[in-house]
Amino acid sequence: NAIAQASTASGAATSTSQRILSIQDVDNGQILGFGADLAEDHPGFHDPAYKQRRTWLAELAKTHRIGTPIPDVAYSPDEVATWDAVLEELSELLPQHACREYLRCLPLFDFRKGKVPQLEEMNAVLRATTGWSVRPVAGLMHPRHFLGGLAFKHFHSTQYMRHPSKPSYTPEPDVVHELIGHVPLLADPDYARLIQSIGLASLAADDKQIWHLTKVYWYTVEFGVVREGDQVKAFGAGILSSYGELAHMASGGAALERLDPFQPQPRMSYKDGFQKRYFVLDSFAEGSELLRSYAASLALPESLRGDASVA
Ligand code: NLE
Ligand code: FE2
Repeated sequence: NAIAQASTASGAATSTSQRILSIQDVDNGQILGFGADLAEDHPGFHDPAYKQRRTWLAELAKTHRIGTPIPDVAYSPDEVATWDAVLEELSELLPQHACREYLRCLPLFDFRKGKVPQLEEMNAVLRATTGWSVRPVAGLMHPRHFLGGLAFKHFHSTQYMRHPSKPSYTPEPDVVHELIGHVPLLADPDYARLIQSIGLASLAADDKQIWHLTKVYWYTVEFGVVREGDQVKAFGAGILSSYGELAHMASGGAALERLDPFQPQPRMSYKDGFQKRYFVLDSFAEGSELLRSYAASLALPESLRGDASVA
């Protein structure tokens, strides 16, 4: 995925007045970060070939129109080698530390060494399970648009590969993160309901609430964990797609807290490395009820918000 962080929205004119009423209103061309312009501290900053590749893929993503096939990307041998390295590392930790819904869905997808899967292949499986689709994007979208896509069962996915110098962790979303982290769970009905409920809430949200929802998204879809008996398992894509983050979670390296979408959420960070805390759901079913009740509270007129008899 690609979702922007608060206050990077400088100059981004999207506001409440531009309501998203259908997937056609979702603009994947307005990129707020993690596109082809790499920051100085990015591992690929001094790698011109990598930068050129990022530019090419960013332009390709911008040309995609809803309803048209997604062109395949011809991944280079180096990119395939990075995919292979991550897959090998992750296959050690995922069976023990990923949630059961994820492990149930994973075999539906043809993830193997030697070939980076294409978005259209993912869509064939998703169409036959929950009706979701993935759609290419160049980098970080405006959150109103990214979250709006979720309401219409569209998940915007980057297609570039992480820099080969650091396969076990990248701060930004890349094709490994999207495919291994996000896509499998989109085939699970309870999870699909949970993530869509965040999208639905965004349709009624004002700009301030959009930033709040971005954090709720971050602490569930990206870095959420869920109870399984007396254990805690990963369902957040940012954990599932990173060997480093998964090992950090498995070692109990972060605090665990209960998620309450009605409360202010902590600041999110792409830059500080592994998360210092993870938010826990009792189950996906409980999580989507919780998020749906939050969504319903947004749809109420201001004067009625917080009135328990109405909500
Ligand atoms: N840290 C994750 C990874 O290395 O796959 C990506 C997180 C994107 C929000
Ligand atoms: Fe993501």
